Amino acid sequence: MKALKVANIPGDGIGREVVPAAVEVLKTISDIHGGLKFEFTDFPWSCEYYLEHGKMMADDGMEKLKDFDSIFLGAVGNLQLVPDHVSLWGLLIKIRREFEQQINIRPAKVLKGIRSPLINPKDFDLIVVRENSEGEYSSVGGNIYSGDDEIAIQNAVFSRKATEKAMRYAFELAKKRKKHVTSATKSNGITFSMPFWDNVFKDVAKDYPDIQNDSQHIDALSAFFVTQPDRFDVIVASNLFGDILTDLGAAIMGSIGIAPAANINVNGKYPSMFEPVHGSAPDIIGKGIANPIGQIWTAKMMLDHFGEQELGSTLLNVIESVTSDGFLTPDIGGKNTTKEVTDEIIKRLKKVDKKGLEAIEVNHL
Ligand code: GGG
Repeated sequence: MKALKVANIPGDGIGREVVPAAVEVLKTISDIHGGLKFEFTDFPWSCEYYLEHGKMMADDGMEKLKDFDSIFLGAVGNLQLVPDHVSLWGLLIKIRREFEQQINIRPAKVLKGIRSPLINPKDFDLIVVRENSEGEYSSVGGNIYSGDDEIAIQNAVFSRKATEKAMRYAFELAKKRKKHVTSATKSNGITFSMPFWDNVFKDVAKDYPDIQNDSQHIDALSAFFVTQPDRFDVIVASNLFGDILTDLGAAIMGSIGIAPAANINVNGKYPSMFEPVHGSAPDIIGKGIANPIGQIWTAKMMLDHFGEQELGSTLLNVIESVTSDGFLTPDIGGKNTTKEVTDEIIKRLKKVDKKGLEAIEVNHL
């Protein structure tokens, strides 16, 4: 029996609605599988916790999290209570940084039954590997003077080690996919970091002669996401470019509510963290209509990470069978609630017997 210890941090807003939904799904999967058990522990760290305690997580929070196999997070942010830079750097980004989760992976693909806003999305299926520890999000800089003379300085830090790590991760991933890596650059405008990024990319690419590669400036690459997303397989991007590109990836899928993500610790020293791309969505909190698919697809990425790819594929197939049969929350044009979509996924999962991990039939629209 494989027992996996998972730290749940639902966080803020709809995180508290979609994490319990995905946990129910994971419990169902564990029942089906028999040999896989999850031990969930909930942590209340959030903006409300900040109001009570003056901090986003307990002082020994990182020490506690260290012993888990993974962290399953919902969303962090409640601007009414705490400025975003305080809440994010006190919880989400703190965990990413201190647990050396240097790689952020975010897939985007056409899901059956979910209409892309693109007229001709074809059958795109891409994955963005985002450098997750430095780049434009390096906390290096400062403010001087005030009034008309005020100056803000923000430095971007690009190290060969972290850049190379993200690129190698992308090439390794491409080996198992369509064998193509695209580098997101802007070396025609950013004069130090991006030519460096290009050079590292060329060096790393030499070690992968069987993988095709190209470099695209981020502006053109963004346009291609809209006009020809099917031309991409794996894209490697800096922290900021990757962040922006993956919101666009979510948008062309049909909703940010369905987009999953994983923050991967590659050195094995700390747990990885799984969280959907979306935030706390204050406009729909408490209405029961948050899309659970982003969090449930994120659970699929966690299963993959634990070496349970077959179960992960089954879960994604079940998700697609549910969306293709029209069980949709309002963000993707439906009328169903979080609970109805989740219950339907659970109902169909229960029909998959222990041996029946083969693909569930999906109705193509
Ligand atoms: N799961 C991603 C996440 O929580 N990101 C932080 C974020 O976007 N916060 C702002 C918000 O929730 O409105």
